[in-house]
Amino acid sequence: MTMSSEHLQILTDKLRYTGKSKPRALITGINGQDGSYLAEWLLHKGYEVHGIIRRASTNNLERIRHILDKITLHEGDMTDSLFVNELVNSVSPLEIYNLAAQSHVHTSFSNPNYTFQVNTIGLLNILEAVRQMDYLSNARIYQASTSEMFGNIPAPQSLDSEFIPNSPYACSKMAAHDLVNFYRNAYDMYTVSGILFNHESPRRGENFVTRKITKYFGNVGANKYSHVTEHGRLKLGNIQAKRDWGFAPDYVQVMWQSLQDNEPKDFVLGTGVSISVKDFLGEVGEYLNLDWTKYVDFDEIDYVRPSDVNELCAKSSYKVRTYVVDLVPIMLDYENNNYNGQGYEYYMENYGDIFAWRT
Ligand code: NDP
Ligand code: GDR
Repeated sequence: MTMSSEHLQILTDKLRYTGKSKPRALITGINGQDGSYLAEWLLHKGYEVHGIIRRASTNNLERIRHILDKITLHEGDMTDSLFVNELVNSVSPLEIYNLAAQSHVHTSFSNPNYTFQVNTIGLLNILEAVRQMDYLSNARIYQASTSEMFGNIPAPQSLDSEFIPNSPYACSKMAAHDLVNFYRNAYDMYTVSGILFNHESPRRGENFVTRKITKYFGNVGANKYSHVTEHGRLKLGNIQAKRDWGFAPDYVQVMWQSLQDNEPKDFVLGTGVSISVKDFLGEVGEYLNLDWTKYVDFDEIDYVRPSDVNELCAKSSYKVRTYVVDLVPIMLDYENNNYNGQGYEYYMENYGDIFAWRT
């Protein structure tokens, strides 16, 4: 859309951070694991933070309930182009972090169409909203890309590696990654694709493998399952798969950093250490001083994917501070205290002001 130069100036002034007003950011997926940490980080940096959430019939604000009075939430869905267009225009953010996704790889095999709608078309809706308005030309866009795009390319994977996506999820993120590069090259937009390896925390969704394991063994450690019945055993799929697991708060800081450069550039982020799910179980067993093999069953039907990625390990563009050996105690301590309903309070007390104790 073209507008008069006077109108354009007014709107550009509205967007520019002068030091007197706060820079404004929009986070899609703000109530997800990464969105919640990123919101904390941006508040810590002095931003006015806006976020998109979906209407839900149950409480979906648990991860951000401690900052609800400091952020502005907008209800809508990434697949609704009218909503996204109107919101981007009315908020007029300087920075947009597109974290919303159907982010579960296994689910993408049974819901490939929906996965593309959210992960690819959702991003396209943002890119088009920004492209069509001259006064948004200052806006910078971060796209949450993934190491899954490398598929079974031999580890370690870097920006120089080939992409051979191996799931509908990975294909949808690959298409989004291509859009990021296309809009940057064709329209000179500031768009960044951050290719992040797995990162976890006590706020990780409960059906991702690290959280599933630490939640289960946290309860075992707290003697909740003193008599493990058949029903109470932990069912897992491919435990030979190797992943590069880091700590989510480290990663959101780099997302922000990547939008502060003079020029937009893609990057790869991981710890550079890769261990198998089996070895992760070993770390858990060692920390809790128990034999994990007595509690775990293999469940091929429910948890093995039609195709899996064998090993992901980053040749990272940046350094992180927390490695998988530190992650296991952080996640287990949280779960250990969670069995009696005190986990959230415990977590906030010990790790709540996460950036204060890390910076
Ligand atoms: P989560 O699954 O925890 O969060 C996803 C967020 O997206 C939730 O807030 C969810 O809201 C929201 N969302 C899903 N569908 C829609 C929709 N149609 N409209 C609006 N919002 C929607 O993911 P993470 O925080 O772990 O990951 C953040 C991003 O980073 C994702 O894009 C993921 O694919 C990517 N990524 C993650 C990595 C990781 O290891 N964590 C590694 C590499 C990439 P709701 O609560 O309503 O479901
Ligand atoms: P991933 O994470 O697929 O790497 O995607 P997930 O924790 O789901 O799986 C990691 C590996 O563990 C194996 N596995 C199991 N996985 C789950 N979820 N449940 C099980 O019971 C189980 N047993 C074994 C899996 O087969 C896989 O090999 C995550 C998501 O956050 C993506 O959004 C993100 O892009 C990538 O990390 C990088």
